[in-house]
Amino acid sequence: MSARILVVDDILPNIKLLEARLNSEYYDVLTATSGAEALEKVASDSPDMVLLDIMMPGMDGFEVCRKIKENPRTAHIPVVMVTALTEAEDRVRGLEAGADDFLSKPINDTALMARVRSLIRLKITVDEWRVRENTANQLGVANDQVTAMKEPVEHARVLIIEDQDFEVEKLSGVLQRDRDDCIAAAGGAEAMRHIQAEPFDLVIVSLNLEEEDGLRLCSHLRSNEKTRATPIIMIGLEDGMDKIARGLEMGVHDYILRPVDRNEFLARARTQIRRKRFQDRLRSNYENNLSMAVTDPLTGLYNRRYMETHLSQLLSRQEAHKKPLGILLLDIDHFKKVNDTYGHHVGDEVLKEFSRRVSDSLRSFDLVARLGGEEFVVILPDVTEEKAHFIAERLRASIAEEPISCGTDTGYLSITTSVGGMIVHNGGHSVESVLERADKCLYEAKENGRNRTFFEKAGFIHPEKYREAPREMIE
Ligand code: GH3
Ligand code: MG
Ligand code: MG
Repeated sequence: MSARILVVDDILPNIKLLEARLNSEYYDVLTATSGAEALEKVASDSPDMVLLDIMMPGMDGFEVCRKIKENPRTAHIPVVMVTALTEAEDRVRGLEAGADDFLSKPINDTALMARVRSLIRLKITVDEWRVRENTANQLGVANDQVTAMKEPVEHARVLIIEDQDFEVEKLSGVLQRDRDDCIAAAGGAEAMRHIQAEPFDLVIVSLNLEEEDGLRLCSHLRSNEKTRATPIIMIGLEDGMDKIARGLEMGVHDYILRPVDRNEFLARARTQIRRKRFQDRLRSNYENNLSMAVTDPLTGLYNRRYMETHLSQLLSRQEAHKKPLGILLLDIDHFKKVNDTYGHHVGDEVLKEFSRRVSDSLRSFDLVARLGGEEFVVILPDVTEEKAHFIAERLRASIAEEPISCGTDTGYLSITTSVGGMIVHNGGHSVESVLERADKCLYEAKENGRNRTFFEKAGFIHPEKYREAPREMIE
């Protein structure tokens, strides 16, 4: 897991020391000797992590950190503050500026490497969602750039796994300030019951449980489907540092040492809650964007772009599978008149009900998409000619035989649709040529009276045909 790390310190020997340690673990190291230079390199080289000295002349580390975390382009880069300051107050200040963690000078090697590895692993996950979000943006569904610092921290659901009552009271007392909903569990079994019931935004795990190994619990939480994405903060003792390092190694997000400083605990909890909510948001943005990019908002059917991609895959698979593929084009008859007579709103209602009926008449693995306007395409994988004829006729009849409920004076409107169909038997066809052939058939149906089904080769399909079909033919 190679990564680029920016080391910022105004004292050159300090830089050299960190550079040597990181180089020996095969990290690429960039350096900066002032806050201004640090911001430049963050912008130009997009490092995977920043190790940031606090005390520097001019712009200090707090300010540099705040600037990195305020900028949506750089906010995702983890920042670890390296400091000679040992006061909890300074750590809180740094966390509030958006720092992901602290290391005190002189730097403990185990703590440094565990931190670096865990933060870089975390960044890789976030980067993956950022890439997907960019793809979605390129598809034309942009959304506001968000940063984790802007996420709300209140009303989180927090699970505290700790068997000392006074510690539970202390921790939940602190989280009350954010009106978090705290639930305590004395051990793993009890914790799992709560987790099954409802997901948590954060889990706190004591590494000093009497009856259980807290680290084993962490490992279980990390691998459990339900809690894999939930941040964990370990609470441990200074002389249990190797245990803490092992925890970070397995992907636990953060830790705090006993005796727990209340403000530092709150700041660390907030950082994790924000990060969790930020990742949840990236994920749901992505899913929304994706569905917006492939579906038609009016009817909820797939759109043309999705259908073309899907059909092109089916057509190329055709060469190997050689199973006939049915393509139907549907176009509502005299639809312009519907709009002209009853208004666009009624037209929209008709389109929706039409789409619902078509979807309901198809098999689960068939696909229907709105090509645009009042034109639809239906793709029928693995059909015989006969079956395709039945399905096409059933679709046509499902529209013609029952008036559509909509906002006209009578509350109903009778409409019809014409259907053109063709079957692809072997490989080597393009999406365009297939749609063009189906369109020719649709034209035949329109020219010869509408409310008809016309297939390439077979010609007009007699309406009686689908009625005679045994049910299993069209299920
Ligand atoms: P034909 O039987 O030959 O298909 O006649 P038609 O009137 O259905 O065909 P034409 O292509 O002339 O008109 C299609 C109409 O569909 C024109 C347009 O106003 C309407 N239309 C396209 N998209 C929408 C939409 O999203 N909502 C509504 N209400 N109408 C739409
Ligand atoms: Mg039409
Ligand atoms: Mg049309």
